[in-house]
Amino acid sequence: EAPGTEQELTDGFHLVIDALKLNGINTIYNVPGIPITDLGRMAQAEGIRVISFRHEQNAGYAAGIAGYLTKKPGVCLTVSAPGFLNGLTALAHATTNCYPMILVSGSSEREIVDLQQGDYEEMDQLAIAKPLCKAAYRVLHAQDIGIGLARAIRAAVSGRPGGVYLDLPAKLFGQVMSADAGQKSLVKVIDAAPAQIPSPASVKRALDVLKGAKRPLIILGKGAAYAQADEEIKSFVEKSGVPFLPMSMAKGLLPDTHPQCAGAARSTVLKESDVVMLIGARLNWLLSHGKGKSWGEAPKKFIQVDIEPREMDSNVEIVAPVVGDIGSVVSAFNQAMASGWTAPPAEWTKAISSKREENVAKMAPKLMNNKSPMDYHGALGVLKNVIKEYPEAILVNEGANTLDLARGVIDMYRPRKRLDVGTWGVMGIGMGQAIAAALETGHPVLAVEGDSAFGFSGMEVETICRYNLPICVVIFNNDGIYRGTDVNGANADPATTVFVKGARYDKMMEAFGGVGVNATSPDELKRAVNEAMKSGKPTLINAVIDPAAGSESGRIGNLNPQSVLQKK
Ligand code: OXT
Ligand code: ADP
Ligand code: MG
Repeated sequence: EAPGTEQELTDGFHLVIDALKLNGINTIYNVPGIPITDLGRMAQAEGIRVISFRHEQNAGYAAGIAGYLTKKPGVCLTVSAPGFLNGLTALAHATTNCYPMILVSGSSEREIVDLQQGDYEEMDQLAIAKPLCKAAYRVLHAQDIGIGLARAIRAAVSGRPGGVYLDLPAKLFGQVMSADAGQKSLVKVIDAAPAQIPSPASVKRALDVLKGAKRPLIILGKGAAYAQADEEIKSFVEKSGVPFLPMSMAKGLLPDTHPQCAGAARSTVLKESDVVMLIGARLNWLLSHGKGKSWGEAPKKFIQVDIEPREMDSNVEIVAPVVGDIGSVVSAFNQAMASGWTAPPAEWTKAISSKREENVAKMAPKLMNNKSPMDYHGALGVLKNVIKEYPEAILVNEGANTLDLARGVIDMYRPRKRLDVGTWGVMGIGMGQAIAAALETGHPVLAVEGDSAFGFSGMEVETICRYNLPICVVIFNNDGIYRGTDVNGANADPATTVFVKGARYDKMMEAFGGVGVNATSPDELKRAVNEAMKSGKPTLINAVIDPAAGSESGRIGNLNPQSVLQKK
């Protein structure tokens, strides 16, 4: 190597790393291999945190949730074709959930791919990614890396956030250019997600409709949590006096124990409200599309606050659309309300409080159930207290019964502390989201996982041990999907929904040097989780749940199509 060349030349590898650093991206979630192994090594050498996973989908879920938690795009780095495809599910998931994420994939040479000559891991990745993400770009020349990354960042975080694909062909990394020109080619993205100020007319219209309500309701969605306008939202809700219903990942934006929280009176408020203000929540399947039985008979008016204009009227008429970023919109509401506001009729708020108290009282004795094997409520009663004691801890949650019951039982107290399956109800987010949550926030993580759900990303317990993360995984082991009791009457094969009975998932954690515990009673579970929260050591608790305790598909069994010919 000639003396001095290092100062004078740069290459694709270094430009990618410099461009990331210039834009404050300091973590990459990846799985190494051709052609990006050295990129990971060099990034690590340059001070970027490079977290290596066992499967790209988990690295992708980590990147997506990192984006949600930080409002900066989470970056996932994969190899070509199969690695890219493994990461693509997570990219589509990020887009669906409005998480800013960039999937950076190495790819094969254009000349060979385009003539379909059978390159190593040949695939037209850009074309495949395009329909599954918000934007997709390819960089062919080293001098365009800065612009390419700038476009990717802007596309991921501006407007409605989402997933962006960035295709970097192998040849790009080795391309050399003058270090000086390289430096100048980089772009620091200014004001990547500019404030989107709502029109004053839309603000007035919305507040007029809300003011006219007899039975108003505010629904907070994960967009409101993402916005990080926590104080403004709290003031608005409190000033308005309107009951609020948090969607699952908006739990904790205001505490679930807040006197205005209607989480425990969900069906009542949906049915009986006359005006509903949606803040960062879509009227998709999770809200029964804003119509039908769960919304009751009485006519309803919808106000919707969203950054995406095309979300308005997607399912029902929105009488007061407010397009803007939630921080700006809610502060405009607060300003307009400063001159005076009348709380909703006490009849309404009292009816909700009493419904809520009734439901809470109905649930309370179930949470004390001390039997062994445990049922869901007995085990969740323990975990509810853990989060109460450690409100800064992050709860990751997936499964069917494990998800639906934990959502109802475990109160959240702080914003962005509950990370779950999101809009698609996808299994497999568990370990990726847990790892990113621990790394990005520095807080302990409690991952409450169905045994099936855990299986989708279970190998990442090695990753958790390798990086020595403060993650406590609790597996609700009921021997299967929904229940462990199904029997196949036709032949010797096990039923399609059951797993090996009495499996010991705790031993997986022990295999990598973490703490494994088998818990067969609420007392044992309590001891083990408290120990894990105190020690911060990677821990996996196999919580033995009665195989008969769950129900088909948890709380969404109604979505299963029925055969008239075959009885269950
Ligand atoms: O008002 P009412 O009376 O109605 O009462 C409500 C509240 O008011 C009340 N409540 C309370 N009461 C008292 N106290 C408190 N604190 C309280 N809070 C609330 O409780 C009720 C219910 O309230 P909730 O929960 O708010 O309301 P509800 O009606 O449930 O809300 C409706 C929804 C739709 C918003 C809600 O249900 C929801 O968010 N659902 C999400 C469901 C979801 O996404 N599920 C995951 C997918 S299921 C299925 O697809 C599975 N698969 C297939 C598969 C998937 N998903 N992905 C991939 C990649 N491949 C395959 C699989 C394989 S699940 C699954 C594995 C399952 O097995 P596991 O072993 O993992 O799990 P187990 O089931 O445990 O075995
Ligand atoms: P949930 O599942 O909690 O109901 P959704 O994912 O359906 O929430 O909805 C989130 C909504 O929030 C999306 O429509 C998205 O456009 C919107 N959103 C995301 N970030 C912002 C923001 N900063 N300002 C306004 N709206 C936002
Ligand atoms: Mg299960």
